[in-house]
Amino acid sequence: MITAEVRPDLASYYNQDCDPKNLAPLWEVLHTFARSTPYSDCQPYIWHYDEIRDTLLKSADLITAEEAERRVLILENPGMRGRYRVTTSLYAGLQLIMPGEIAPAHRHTQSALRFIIEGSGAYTAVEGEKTIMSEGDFVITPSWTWHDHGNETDSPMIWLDGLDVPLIETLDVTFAEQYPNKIHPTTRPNGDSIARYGSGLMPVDHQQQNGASPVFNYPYARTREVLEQMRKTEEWDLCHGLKLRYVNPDNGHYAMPTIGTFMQLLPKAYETSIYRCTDATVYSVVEGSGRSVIGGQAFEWGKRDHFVVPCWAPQCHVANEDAVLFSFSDRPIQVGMGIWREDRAGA
Ligand code: GTQ
Repeated sequence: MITAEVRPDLASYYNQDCDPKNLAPLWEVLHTFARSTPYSDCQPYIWHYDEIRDTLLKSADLITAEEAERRVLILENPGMRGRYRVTTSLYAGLQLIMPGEIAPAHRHTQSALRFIIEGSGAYTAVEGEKTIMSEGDFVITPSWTWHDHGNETDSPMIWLDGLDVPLIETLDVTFAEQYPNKIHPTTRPNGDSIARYGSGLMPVDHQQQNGASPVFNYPYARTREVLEQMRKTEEWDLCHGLKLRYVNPDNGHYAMPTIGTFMQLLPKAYETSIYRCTDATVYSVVEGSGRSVIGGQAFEWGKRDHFVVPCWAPQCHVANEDAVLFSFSDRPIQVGMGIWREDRAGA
């Protein structure tokens, strides 16, 4: 590699000829972006729920949901501290909403998912439709849709937020708006979207909107039933156990254009074969417990824990008891760009 270190005569060319004209020599940096395999600052990591739950609840003594707008502790990848991201392209946080609280209505270009971790009965309202949330439900607030959250129950509610914040920041396309009132008016009955679009049917003249699913809430009870149904035929995938992806009934793609979501079942004692893929993935443990080896590091996990698998890091999982894992990643973008890869060499 030719650099100014081995060719001091180049230094004055860089400093005097190139730099004042905002020019930079490619040959000094080509190796940093033409790599033979991916490099990432993202590290494998786990947040054990029993170690962070009290810290999250403590925030309710210090700030209200309304003051905070969203009372969330961000899951910051230790390799990227201060950059509010869990992987290079995605944000994750745990949101707490106490009884009687409202997280006021707003909209933004970032797409968001909610995955319900603890509690039930609070709602997310999306474009005038409320959806009541229970543990294990997967709820979306697509780009530029008005949304507010409220807890009309008498216990705290905690969910995982997944957003494409870092990705949208890279593209510079950040717009956000506050709704003039705390709550967006309700214009459709609860359960409207899943009734219309979530049963293999849709209104005949329905027009696809923004690439996101017209279904806002994919309830856990239904998802779990599908896994149980698939278990009957015992078609276990060596790398994944039984794995589903959430689908947009409009186009067969993922529920949102930038974030792919998945749910998988690993039966007791199942040990997956070594696998890797290019979409760094955040896992949320819904049921059971187990152990994963990610990029050579071992992690023990249980219900409500969250862990990260970086891009191209080898992963394998073993379940101590029947385990159910929710996960999300930027796979739809990578697939759309034709750059997504997986390596099932271990299978
Ligand atoms: O609930 O709308 O974790 O706007 C970060 C930004 C949640 C939300 C987050 C948000 C939200």
